[in-house]
Formats: sequence, structure tokens, C-alpha cells
Amino acid sequence: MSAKAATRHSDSHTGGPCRPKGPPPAPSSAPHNALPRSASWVQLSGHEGSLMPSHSGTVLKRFCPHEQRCLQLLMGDAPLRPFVPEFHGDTTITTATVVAVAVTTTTAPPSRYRSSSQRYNRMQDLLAGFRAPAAMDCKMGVRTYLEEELALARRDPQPRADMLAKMVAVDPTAPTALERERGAVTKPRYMQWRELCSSSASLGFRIEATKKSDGTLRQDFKRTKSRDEVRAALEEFVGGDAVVMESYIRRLHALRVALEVSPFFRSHEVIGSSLLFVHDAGGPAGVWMIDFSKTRPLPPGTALDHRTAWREGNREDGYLGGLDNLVTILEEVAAAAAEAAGAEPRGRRRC
Ligand code: I3P
Repeated sequence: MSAKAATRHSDSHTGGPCRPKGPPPAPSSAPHNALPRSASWVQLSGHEGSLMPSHSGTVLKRFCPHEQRCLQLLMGDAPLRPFVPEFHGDTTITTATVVAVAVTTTTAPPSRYRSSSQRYNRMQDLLAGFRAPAAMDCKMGVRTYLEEELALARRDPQPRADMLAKMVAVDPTAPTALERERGAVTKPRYMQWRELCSSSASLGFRIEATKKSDGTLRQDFKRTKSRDEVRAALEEFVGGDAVVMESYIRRLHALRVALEVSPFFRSHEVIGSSLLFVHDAGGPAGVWMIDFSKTRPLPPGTALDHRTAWREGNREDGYLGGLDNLVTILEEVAAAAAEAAGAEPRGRRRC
């Protein structure tokens, strides 16, 4: 017999010292009143089961020291703080599971328990406060593996059968004869292939997943590559909602300004990080930077511009180039929708 018996939370606010005094500012375009949260909570992408809803408008994400370090620093980075989830320290959950029950007739059965602990980073639930949120995860950058992962794979290749299987599922012709013979591919090879068959390599971002307000989840974007395909997917996500498109575009412009002056952004290689878009029909809408487990500090005294093409060793990630493309394509979507609705397209308005 096996059943979940009890869980215990113990918070250790390791994020505390980095947090400025007083409540953090709420993003201007997102609601932060205490509306009931959506009943249909969903993890859009990332490692399955690594994220779960918690109390008081927070989520728990499986602990990653790199991510914690970034979130702590971002709480003190004035330009970017409004664009990242508030960090609330980490917490450990101990789960006791009944592993055996000795059945006796006279007394209550003595039970044996196995307990396990898992540490989590606690952060703001970005969906809290929306009524029936639609959400989209866009992975940013031209590159989704760290330079250090590349170096490690050279020293110790560790070919993976699961990644070959995922590759074949999308394109049976993708593996080379040697990879087929070995029955495996290395992780950087898989990641590079993912970048090339999606829009990461060409546009500097890719859509990972979308969820509509009715709960419909789409994660079938692995081959959404061309500009037209990406535009069509964005169009479908915003559903012609002018208020939402306008809010997203405004927020992305503000994010770009913040990124260009952020000390954190200048001094980090930002890999595998996403932009999370969330809106209710007719507004409000918000965009946040999430997922910092593969964001690494640069050596002191060095900086990235996040637009220069990547060559191994320069650690550029193409994040801002991707954001430029994302903004331009969204503006095209908004202009086309305005034209179709008979209004003046956004770019041609006088004021
Ligand atoms: C996964 C995706 C993840 C990556 C994961 C890949 O591929 O690229 O970002 O995790 O590696 O399997 P896909 O989206 O095609 O399923 P990291 O970003 O943490 O490296 P993993 O299997 O080693 O976790």
C-alpha cells in the first residue's frame, strides 16, 4: 500500500538580503488585485512537474541555485525588476509517504513511512489575478545551450537515445547514418537541430507553447520556423484583440528599453530564458522574463550586447535581436488586424 500522508513546508528566505524594503512595484500593464486565480492551472513548457501552484499568489519551482542567484540579483536590478516574477526565497517540502501498513485486528495499524524532501524557489504566480488567462511561452535567443555545455559535451559526449527519439519523431530524416547506428545524439547536437528547425536560429526566438483562455494547450511548434508561420501563430494567440496587442507591444518596447540599461542583462549570458505572455480577452496583458536556470555571469569586466552574432567564445546569445524580431512581427500582426478592421494601422497614426 502506498499513499501520500503528509507534507511539511519550511521557508528559508534566502532571497531576503537582496530584496529592497517594501513591496515590489507591480508591472504597469498587469493586474495585481486579488481576483480569484484561474482554476485550470497549467505548466506551459519546461521540465514536467518542475512547477506547481502554491498559496498567496505564488508558485514553487524546483530549486536551481543558478536561478535563485539570478532572481536575487534581479530583485535589485531597478530596470528589470518590473519584468521578472517577484522572488520570495526558497522553501523545502518534506513529504512522508506510507510505504507499509501492518494490519492487526486489535489496534490501529503501525505504519512505516518514507520521507523525502524537495527544495523549491518560491516566486510570484504571474497568472494570478487574471480571470481566464491565455498564455504563451517564447524561448529567447539564437542559442539554447550554454557554451559550458558545449565544452562538457566535447570532453564527455554522453550521447542520448531519448534525444534521438525526439528528433526522429519530428523529422525521421534528421539523424545522420552514424547517429542512427549509435542510436543516440549528443545534447548540443539535439539543441542545435531544435534551433535550426524552429525559428530560434533565424529569428532569435521561438514559440514553445500557447494556452488559450478555454484551456486549449498547443505545444506543437517544433517546426514553426518561417516568419510567416511565426506570424500566423502569434495571430492565432492574440485572436485579433486590439487592446491586448497594443498592451503587449507597449510592454515589449518598455522591456527593450529596460534590457538596454540593465546592469544584470549586460553582465549575463542569458540562455534558455523565456518571455511569458499572459492576457485576458480585452485586457489586461503582461509580459515577463522567466526561466533563469541557464543564465550565467560573464567574467568581471566583460559585457554582451545581445545582438552580435554568436561565435564560440564570445558568449553572445542573440536575445535582443530576437526581441527586435518579436516586436516587429507583433506590430505587423496588429497593423494587419487594424487594417482588416478598417482602422488606421498603428504605425501610421499621427499621435
Ligand atoms: C528539451 C528543451 C529543454 C532542455 C531539455 C531538452 O528539448 O530543449 O530546454 O532542458 O534537455 O530535452 P525539447 O523542447 O525538444 O523537449 P534544459 O534547457 O534544461 O537544458 P534535458 O532533456 O537535458 O532536460
